[in-house]
Amino acid sequence: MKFTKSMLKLYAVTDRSWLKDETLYQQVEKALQGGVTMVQLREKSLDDALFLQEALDLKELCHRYHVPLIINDNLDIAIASQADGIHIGQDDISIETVKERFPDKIIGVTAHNLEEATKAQQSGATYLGMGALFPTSTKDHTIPLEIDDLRNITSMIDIPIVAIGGITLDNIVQLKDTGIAGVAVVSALFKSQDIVSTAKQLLELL
Ligand code: TZP
Ligand code: MG
Repeated sequence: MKFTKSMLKLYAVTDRSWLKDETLYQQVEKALQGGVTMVQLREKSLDDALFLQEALDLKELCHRYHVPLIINDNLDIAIASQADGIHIGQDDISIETVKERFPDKIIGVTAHNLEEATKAQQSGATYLGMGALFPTSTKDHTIPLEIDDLRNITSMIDIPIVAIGGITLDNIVQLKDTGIAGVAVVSALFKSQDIVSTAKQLLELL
C-alpha cells in the first residue's frame, strides 16, 4: 500500500492487556470501524507462529478498510506476512537492514530527540514516532518529550512525525499546532469501553 502522510492521523498500536472477553481481531475491527488510519501489531511475547497468523489475519482485515498494517520490531514476521511496513526502535535492527530485506515498504522509527530524528530521516525512515508526550503505563522506561521540543523537531524535520505516549481524549488538544501528522495511541483506544466511539471522538478532536 502506498504511504501517505494522512495515514498517520490516528494510528492504533495494539496491546493484549485489555482484551477482556474479546479477541485482538475484534478490538482492531472496532478501531477500524471508528476510523483509525493505520494499525501497528505490537507483540512483545507472542510465539512466532501465532504472531505470523495474527499478522496475516489483521492484514486482511486492515486492507478491507484500506488501512495499512505495520509490524512492530519483528522483520521476519513483517516479511513473512508481507505487511505494509515495520516500526523499529533505536535498539532494534537498522534501517539499512530493513531497506535491504524488506524493500519499498513503510519504515517507522522511534526517535526521542532531534539528533535521532535527523539520523533516521537521513537513513530513509518513512515516518517517525516521537514521545512520550504524556505519562503512560503502557510502556516501561519511556523518555519524556516536551511539547515545545516536539514542535521544534517537526519544524526541522521533513518526514511526517506521529506523537505517542499517554495521549487521551483529555489531552490530545494540547498537541494542536505542533506540526505533527497525527497521534499513535494504545490504551486510549484499547482500554476504552467503546472503541468505535473513542476512535471517532479522537478523530474529531484532531
Ligand atoms: N512508545 C512510546 S510510549 C508508548 C510506546 C509504544 C506507549 C503508548 O501507549 P499509550 O497507552 O497510548 O500511552
Ligand atoms: Mg522496538
